[in-house]
Amino acid sequence: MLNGTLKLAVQKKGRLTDKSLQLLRNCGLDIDNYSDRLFVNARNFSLDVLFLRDDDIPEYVQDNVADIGIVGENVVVEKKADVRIEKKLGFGRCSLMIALRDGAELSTPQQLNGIKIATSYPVILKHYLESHNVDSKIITISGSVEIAPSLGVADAICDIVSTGQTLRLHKLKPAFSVFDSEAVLIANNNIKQYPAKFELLQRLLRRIDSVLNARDSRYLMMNIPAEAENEITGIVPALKSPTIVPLADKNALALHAVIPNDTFWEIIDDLKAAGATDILLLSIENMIL
Ligand code: PRT
Ligand code: ZN
Repeated sequence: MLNGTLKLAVQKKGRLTDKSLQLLRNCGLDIDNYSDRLFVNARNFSLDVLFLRDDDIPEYVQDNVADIGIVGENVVVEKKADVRIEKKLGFGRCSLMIALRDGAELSTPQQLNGIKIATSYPVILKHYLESHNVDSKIITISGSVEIAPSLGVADAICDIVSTGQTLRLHKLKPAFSVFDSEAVLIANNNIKQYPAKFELLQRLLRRIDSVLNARDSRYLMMNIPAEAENEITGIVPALKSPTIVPLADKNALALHAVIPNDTFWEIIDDLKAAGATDILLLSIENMIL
């Protein structure tokens, strides 16, 4: 008998909020619209969602205010939180990068010696500099790091980059990559001591796996000439053996297969050349292997 409720912290309002909630909904969790509430519960799973600032999530999970959380790995590492990273979630991808003014040419991190670098990530930056044996001065600022060089506060910055647009706008260019991040599911280190919560976490992780597997795959269906069966099964990169179904027309077969999402356009010309017709590509909501 399960009892206890799993408390999950997600970002209240920011880049990770919508995708975190979407992931939970894709896992079949019926979650209320949150608007301005501090927490909501899932109607069909023993789980409460707490909405917090992302910077607070690692510590709250470490200190058991929440049992688990969804947050950028960059924040987990920067806060030196003592938590378990249970799963990388494949969204919120970005890189923490050292960027310099346009025109400044550095080819090795050692050339950063003696310069001033502004960042909101002093812990990760310090670790990077030490591991490269570099002695730079770290200037910690909490926001708008990208304007530091033009204000004369620093020679370079170390900040999160995703598209690179912000850097270009401020006439900065990325030089060295310090840390690659994505959203992760973290858990309190002692969650195993609470068997009901631990079991709920395992259930949630199985559902997350099924959503992540499905996200990278597509369901491919087509009709093929019976004599082209071998040729076409050789072209289709099916994750498992494809399904071949006889049709009323004895000269034709239907082929169904689950394929990696990014291979469809690579094989489509070969499929058509081999005689495939009526090709359908469908998204998959969940996939349990
Ligand atoms: O209010 P709260 O404290 O909860 O939110 P926040 O403002 O601190 O965080 P938020 O919502 O901006 O980001 C949450 C998480 O999203 C980060 O911790 C990262 O893990 C991840 N993430 C992914 C990003 C970006 N992409 C990103 N582009 N976080 C920040 N940025 C910022 C970056 O700081 C820079 O100012 O976007 C700008 C650069 O973007 P590009 O596309 O111009 O390169
Ligand atoms: Zn924040």
